[in-house]
Amino acid sequence: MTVKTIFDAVIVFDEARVQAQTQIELDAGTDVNTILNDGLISAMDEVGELFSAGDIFVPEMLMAAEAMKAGLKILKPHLAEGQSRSKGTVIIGTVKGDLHDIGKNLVSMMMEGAGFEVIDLGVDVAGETFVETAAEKNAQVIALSALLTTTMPSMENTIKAVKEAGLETRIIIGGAPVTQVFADQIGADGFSADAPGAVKLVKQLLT
Ligand code: B1M
Repeated sequence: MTVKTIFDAVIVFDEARVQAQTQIELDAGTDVNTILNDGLISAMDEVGELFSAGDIFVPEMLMAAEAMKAGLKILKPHLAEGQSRSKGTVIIGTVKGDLHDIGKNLVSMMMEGAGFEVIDLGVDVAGETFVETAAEKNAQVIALSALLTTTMPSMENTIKAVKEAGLETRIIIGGAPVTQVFADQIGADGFSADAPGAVKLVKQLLT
């Protein structure tokens, strides 16, 4: 793995090294998706496994997350597709009760790169906030992220709130525990397992 130094730096929470190595790999011409998937994302998977095994705890997960974010910051301009602006407005957020934001930020960056106007509501976002913002901004799509099985019901509650408000905004969902079956069950308009897939999905929904 050419990006093992990045992987290793995330695992030891070395933000500065993640940043420096990410830049070195980019300068060396390493594919941006290889850096993202084999360096940064797979390191976070390893961190999750260490957490499940009781080898690390929440503070360490948080430090790893900060290290990953440092790498994403360097990658951000390279994740953009360089398209023209304003293909539509997407409201994005992590649902109520959930504080995980790395995957959501990645989806947000790629949507922006693909030319959508993205309004990022952050984490722990109540259904009513999605409804109010979508109505106010006349958004075409609401994109919901959840990383915890315990916060998946917040997605269903948000979809209900959007429908009760009579909005026609399309809703897509994603995040590690989310599946197409769950998306169908709760009446979402689409599901994607990853950030590039979420961009494709929104493009499909809006054509
Ligand atoms: Co938490 N955490 N965490 N955590 N954390 C997980 C999710 C967990 C799987 C770890 C584990 O046990 N192995 C586990 C969930 C178990 C479950 O629900 N079944 C867990 C737990 C238990 C918890 C706490 C409850 C721990 C505790 O307090 N005892 C707590 C909950 C806090 C809360 O939210 N209320 C907690 C806290 C935290 C930190 C704050 C310390 C930190 C988050 C920091 C941050 O985000 N700013 C953290 C982290 C870092 C993780 C892991 C290690 C990494 C998550 C991550 O960023 N991955 C995670 C283990 C893991 O996922 N392997 C874990 C990288 C990121 C790029 O992937 O977000 O999956 P991901 O995004 C992917 C796809 O899912 C998709 O695209 C991305 C790839 O392209 N995607 C979408 C995401 N959103 C999308 C939306 C879309 C489409 C695709 O359309 C809208």
